[in-house]
Amino acid sequence: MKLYDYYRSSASYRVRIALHLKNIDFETIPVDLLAGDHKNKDYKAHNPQGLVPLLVEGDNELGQSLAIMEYLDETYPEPLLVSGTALDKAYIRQMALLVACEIHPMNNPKVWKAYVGGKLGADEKQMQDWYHFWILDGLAAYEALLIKYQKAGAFTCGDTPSMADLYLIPQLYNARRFNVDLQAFSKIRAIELNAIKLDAFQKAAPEAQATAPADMPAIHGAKSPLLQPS
Ligand SMILES: N[C@@H](CCC(=O)N[C@@H](CS)C(=O)NCC(=O)O)C(=O)O
Repeated sequence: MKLYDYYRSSASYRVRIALHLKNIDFETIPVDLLAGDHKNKDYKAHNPQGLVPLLVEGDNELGQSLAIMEYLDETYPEPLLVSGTALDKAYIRQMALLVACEIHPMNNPKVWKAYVGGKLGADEKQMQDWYHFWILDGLAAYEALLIKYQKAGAFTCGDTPSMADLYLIPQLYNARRFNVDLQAFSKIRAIELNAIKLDAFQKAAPEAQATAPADMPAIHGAKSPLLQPS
């Protein structure tokens, strides 16, 4: 298996966690978003959407992290990322989609940097407000839903990671990278800590990728301040 990805892309981070949780061997093909490699003709021949991640298995190429995860669950079911009762599964998808559809697209480089900053001419402060607003808005709902459904244990649904956590944790990485204050979200922060202690999450962290610069800030990797004794 091959994964086109970018070390700091949160959508790529989601799929890396899934692959590591399922112990699937994969090779990474880095696509440098900063250099604009995702917009090249060559990459667009693989993914006409010009987004990472993209999973390749034999002759088959698959984009969109949610589609990739559902595919992996069907072909490599151990452990399942979406499991339990029909209601549990709907809850897991609800939480994953909250991040995938309501938070992440608003802060994607093509929306936030290229359109809000570039085309609409927002200044740095306005851009930061935009970025923080969508994360805080979405995470407040995520925290409220954790309380409403009472399905969380160590993770969003019970005591093992599900697809919802694979969306939540990379989104928290982005939040911390851009200094969003997560103090109000105690349940979310507890899940984050449980997740980043796991090997699969550690291996998938942006800081652990071969292309990550040595001096990048430690957020979720082995040197995360969250993992240091207080
Ligand atoms: N819904 C897509 C989102 C993929 C996505 O937006 N990837 C970002 C990186 S996290 C990207 O390639 N952005 C390129 C851009 O915005 O120009 C998924 O879940 O795979």
